[in-house]
Amino acid sequence: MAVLLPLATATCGAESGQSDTDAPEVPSLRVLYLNFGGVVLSRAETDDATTNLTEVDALVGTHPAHAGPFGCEAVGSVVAGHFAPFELEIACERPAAGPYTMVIVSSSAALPDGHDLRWTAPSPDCGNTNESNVGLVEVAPAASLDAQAVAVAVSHVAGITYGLDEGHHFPLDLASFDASPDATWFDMCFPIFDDVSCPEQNLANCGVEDSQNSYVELAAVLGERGRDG
Ligand SMILES: [Ca+2]
Repeated sequence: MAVLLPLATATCGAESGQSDTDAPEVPSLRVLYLNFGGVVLSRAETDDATTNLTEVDALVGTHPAHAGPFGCEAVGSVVAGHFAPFELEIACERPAAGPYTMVIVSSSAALPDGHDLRWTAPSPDCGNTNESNVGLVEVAPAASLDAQAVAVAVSHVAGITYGLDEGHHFPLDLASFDASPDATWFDMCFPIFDDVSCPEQNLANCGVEDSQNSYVELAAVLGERGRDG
């Protein structure tokens, strides 16, 4: 049974009386699947979360299950809050059908000394041309991070898979991971402090290639939930 975290309101409508053998449909809501259970990724030309394929060499191989004191529900509820303005559903179990984006949260003993957390993502997916990207957040077994700090990294990785530049000014993207619980994406243009991967969308939204409006970009690719009901 899939565990889907509710967002602002219930989104499940009654199914029509079709047979259950219809061809799979693209879901009306995009799905971000948080994999806490461990997975083995194989190399491919392009990411395919549904078949555990990654386009990133560093992600090839075995990623153990997350073994921390909190699980997907705790992290996922924070991630759901980050993405609350958008038409995105957070799933803690793998959806029966794709497409979906997968962010793996794994306990890793391979982090450099002194590092509690490391994230890895494919190159920014400008315009979200791939609906099935794969990203990774590794947590050191002895780390004392809480679910909120892990959620910040998950949302950062997810944002990149939806086309945000890596060096975006996500308010949660502070080195301290000291984010407020109700943090979300700014609807403002901020300078990108790293290499620019998606200059066209930055130019369209901000008038310059090296500034980014994360909120507008996410709204464009995910859809925005209705305001004021
Ligand atoms: Ca994508």
